[in-house]
Amino acid sequence: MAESAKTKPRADELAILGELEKKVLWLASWTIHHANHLRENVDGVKVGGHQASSASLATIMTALYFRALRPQDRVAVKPHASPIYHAIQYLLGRQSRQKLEDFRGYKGAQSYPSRSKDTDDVDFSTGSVGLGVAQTLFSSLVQDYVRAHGWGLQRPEGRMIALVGDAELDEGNIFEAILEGWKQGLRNCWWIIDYNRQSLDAVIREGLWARYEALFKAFGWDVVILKYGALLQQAFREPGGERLRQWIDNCPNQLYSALVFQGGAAWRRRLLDEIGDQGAVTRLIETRSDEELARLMTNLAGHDLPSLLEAFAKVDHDRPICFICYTIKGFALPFAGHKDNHAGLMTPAQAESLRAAMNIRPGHEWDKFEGLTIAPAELQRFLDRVPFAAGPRRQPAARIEAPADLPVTIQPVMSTQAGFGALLNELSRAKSAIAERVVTASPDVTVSTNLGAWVNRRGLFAHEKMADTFKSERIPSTFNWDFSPKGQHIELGIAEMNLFTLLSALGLSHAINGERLIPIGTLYDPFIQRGLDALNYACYQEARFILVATPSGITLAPEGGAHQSIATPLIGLAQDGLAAFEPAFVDELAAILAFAFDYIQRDAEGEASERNWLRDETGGSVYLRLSTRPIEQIKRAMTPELRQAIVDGAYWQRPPGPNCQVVVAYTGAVVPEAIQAVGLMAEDRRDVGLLAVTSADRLNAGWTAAQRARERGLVHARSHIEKLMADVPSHCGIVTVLDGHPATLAWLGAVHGHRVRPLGVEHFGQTGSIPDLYRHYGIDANAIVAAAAALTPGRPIRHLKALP
Ligand SMILES: Cc1ncc(C[n+]2csc(CCOP(=O)(O)OP(=O)(O)O)c2C)c(N)n1
Ligand SMILES: [Mg+2]
Repeated sequence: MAESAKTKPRADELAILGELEKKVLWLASWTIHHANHLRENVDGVKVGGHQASSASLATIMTALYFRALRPQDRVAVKPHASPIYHAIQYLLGRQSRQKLEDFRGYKGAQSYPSRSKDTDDVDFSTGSVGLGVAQTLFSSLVQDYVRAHGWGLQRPEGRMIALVGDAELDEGNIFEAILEGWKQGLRNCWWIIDYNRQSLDAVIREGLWARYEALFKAFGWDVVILKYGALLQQAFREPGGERLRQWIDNCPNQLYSALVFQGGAAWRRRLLDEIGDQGAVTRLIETRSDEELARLMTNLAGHDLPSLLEAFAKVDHDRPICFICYTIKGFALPFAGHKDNHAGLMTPAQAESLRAAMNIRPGHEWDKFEGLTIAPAELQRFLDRVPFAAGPRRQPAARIEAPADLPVTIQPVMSTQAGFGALLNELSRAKSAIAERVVTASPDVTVSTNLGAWVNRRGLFAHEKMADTFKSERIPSTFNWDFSPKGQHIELGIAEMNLFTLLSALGLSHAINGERLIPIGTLYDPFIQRGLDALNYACYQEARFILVATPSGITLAPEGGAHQSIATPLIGLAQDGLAAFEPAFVDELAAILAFAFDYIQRDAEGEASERNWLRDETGGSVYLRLSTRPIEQIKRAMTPELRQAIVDGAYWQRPPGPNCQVVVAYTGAVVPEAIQAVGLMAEDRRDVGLLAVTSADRLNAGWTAAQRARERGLVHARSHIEKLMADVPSHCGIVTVLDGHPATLAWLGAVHGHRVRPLGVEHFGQTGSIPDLYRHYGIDANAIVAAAAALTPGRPIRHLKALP
């Protein structure tokens, strides 16, 4: 069947596709109309954006899904074409009528195609424009990575395809991706631009296509411009046709759109006015009725099935291709071409006339073959043999066994970042399945995030072997920068958006390629914010990866200002699908990393565990916030209990006694200050407790879930933090401290109603030494003592110095 897509469609096949195109447009339009006007509980919020945008892509998507796509291809659909996607899946028997009826409603088909929320096998979640587009590029790269390592060769290579809005191309992340794709030897990637020359607000600039063409060509892409449909091409061959072509070619986008909206009579007036006295072309215009003239003048290639089918079928190579398809926003709908049509919805009267045009009887709106002229059995036969729909889209992939324990030699004084480097160094020597499947990536901070030793041993990935010239020239260098198809590190340019999009693609390899990878991406913690939306979408589409962000906070003291991250612990706390950890010691990091190798592979549906009330079986991605600050390590044996507590998010370094007056709860690199403060207070406050918080995120999630469970009647539900804090006397005060925003831990007081003084960083840092800055921002030992003194009554604490 896949072969047949290479050939020109037969007339009967073309006729069927024409019928399906109409049907897809109708179903999508009716879905939107139903959601906005007809469904019960329509709450008065009518949100458009879908109707006109969907119509723009109806033909292209018909050509793709019903003929050009093969089972191994994967598609990112422009967000507002979601109704078209769902309509197509409905016709293919992969989407329910109920979900269409509930479009945008509770548990209905999603407004924007969603891998995780929709049930009809969306390949990539889109919605935030630009991200899905770049994701296809990186998915091609990941497919190449997998195959170069000798995996998944039994499956044919897929194409990664994006349906791109023309205004979507304003998003910078797309261009960052194009540049990276060029560096990495991109293949098997198609971007199909829906060139309707309209954005949300307006008609776009003239001549953008020429900029796109030059740009894509500059980065090694083929560019295929699909401008005129068969009718227009035919007319151009008639006497006077060349004149007509010149007129259209020169017609400004605004005028063209306005005439599309106004229809046949307006076309006639305008054309006759401007070129009507020029002989043959007048005849060409006058032999057509208004309706025929409108059909001719709007016959752009993006709405012309034969042109699209031929263009797609003709591709016989794996070079990346940008198709620029001329389309009309709102094609075949009453507001076609109108510059304000983005939120355009059909009025009930307009919906009725569309119904009439489509021959749909009232009450039969959802019938698959209603109003079509070809026999239902024949249409069904065709649908049953559509190549795209052959087989499941999501591949099964075995889990890679993760070791319970990761070997590492812990130096007496060591930073978590150095610990990470040492752990990966050990891993690089291992012959384990996990070590084979780990793929690291970094946006030009490979060495400075301590991946150097790993890369030295495992090499960099590239299609072709490329030796490190410094090595062959015998120039001493710490790092061996050899590229090969077997390399396990993907070196990216600096663009952080690309790192997250790549992690998203690597993290879906199990589902897309049927081959599981263990992706680890490293970057400086503050630059998470640079790629945050891509990170958000990676999590949203359930990609699985480990993000190692280092260095972090004002602990990066001399770097100063905005190089020091403040808000990232809150991102870790709030980001769905991402378990955030900030260990202080290297043995903690080793336990967390071992857990992460397993956690990112889990995908069981299920309830939260009764032990910690975390949905651990569901799994997710992992974020490790690390530091370059060397910390004196604790010599201790890693017991199963301690390991579990570290992973659950906290443990008592020094348990509070029965008369405890103060608890210091710390996270991360400020541990020396927390320990010192506890020491300073020991003489003047009784039974001071020291709580090590390795994951505020998981503590918080478990706490919330346990409370909800109790509200549902599970009275014995207790989260990890509730159990830890159960014996802290109620008069006790808690001082929390971390090198990050204080709100991260401030909620600890709400667990059992203790008073809290949260310490942390709220303002942009500045350059200085760690002691300078910790003192300045109030997270040093003295500030902790001062906070404890103010919070808890008792005699003055002797070692307290005046605060600056
Ligand atoms: C990152 C982001 N910014 C803004 C939006 C809101 N938005 C949705 S569609 C759109 C423009 C659509 O233009 P185009 O991509 O040309 O698609 P068309 O409407 O022509 O179908 C905008 C600004 C968004 N979805 N994502
Ligand atoms: Mg557009």
